[in-house]
Amino acid sequence: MEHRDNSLHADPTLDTSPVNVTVTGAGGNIAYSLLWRIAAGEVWGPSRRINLTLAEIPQAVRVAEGVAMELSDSALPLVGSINVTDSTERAFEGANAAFLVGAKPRGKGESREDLLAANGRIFLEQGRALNNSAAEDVRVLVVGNPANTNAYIANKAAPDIAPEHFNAMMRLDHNRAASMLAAKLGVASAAIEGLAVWGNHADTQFPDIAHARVGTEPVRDRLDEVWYVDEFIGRVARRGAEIIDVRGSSSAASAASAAIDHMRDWVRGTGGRWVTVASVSHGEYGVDEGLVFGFPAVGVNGRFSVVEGLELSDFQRQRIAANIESLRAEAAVADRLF
Ligand code: NAX
Repeated sequence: MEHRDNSLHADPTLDTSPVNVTVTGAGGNIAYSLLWRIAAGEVWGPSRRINLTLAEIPQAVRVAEGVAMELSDSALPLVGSINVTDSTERAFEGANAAFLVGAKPRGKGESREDLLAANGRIFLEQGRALNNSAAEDVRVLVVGNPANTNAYIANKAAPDIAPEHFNAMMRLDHNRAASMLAAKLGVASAAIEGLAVWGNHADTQFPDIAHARVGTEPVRDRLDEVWYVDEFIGRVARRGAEIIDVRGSSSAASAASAAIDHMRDWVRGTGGRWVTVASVSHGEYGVDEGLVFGFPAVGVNGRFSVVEGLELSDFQRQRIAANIESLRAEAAVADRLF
């Protein structure tokens, strides 16, 4: 298959051109935190100008206009331009980065399959528009749920853009896992290395500590196996529901923070640290090619690479297999859109 020249910038610090960034769902909760952090230079650094495009559906475009007014009122020094659009076709013209946050929430009595079909159409259209008009080096991060399968659809709908340009966000799951482990061990979350959350951003997700360590000490040596298997894994997966229960609405600032972490590490690298990236599978660890799957990854030279060659126990294999199953089932529904 022919792809565009997909040259991702190897050293973003040498690049002084403005960055065109599109955020969909710009009138929503996550965007309200995310936009300011992008505009503050947290991804591309303090010397790159940012041109923002705020994309919304027609019913909510007025809200996005209000957000644009507030961005303008913030007099942020890096912001070059702010555009608001309700046109999917125009939203991604020249985009170097796209945060696909906007999605339809699950309605009353709606099944996961109905949700997939409704959102699938959104991501099909957005994938096509990205294919037609995004910049060659575009990085697409899908946040809107079901994030992995939405990214699967967008990638499939954009045959001229290489799959390496499409990720789904599982960094929030990763950050939640790192923070819970850190609290349990009495260390800073940054001290936890070698952690990954495999699979789907759903109940089946598998936060894996097999290679996690603090310094040179394996985390497993300091943890009770029963706590890890029976409490920790499920608590990470259910953390979103726990936040809704306590806060009264879904994770927004922490999701925006994770989106910033993900894009920053994609652009600037991770210095050898593992992070969790849901990327388009090339068959790594037996995951079907094309599925968008959470893997341990490192960021180098403007790209993420899956950490390969890890020995897996039967326990790990079973957990990974459950995620392959769930994503296969979602992909089967998504494939009906094409
Ligand atoms: P909100 O409902 O506050 O905002 C979503 C916005 O998207 C709305 O303003 C809506 O009008 C807009 N929208 C819908 N379809 C659109 C389209 N085709 N083009 C442009 N805009 C569109 O939700 P928010 O709290 O911001 O969450 C957004 C999405 O993130 C949801 O799908 C949510 O489930 C998902 N999340 C994903 C997470 C992850 O870890 N991957 C964690 C946080 C969050 O739950």
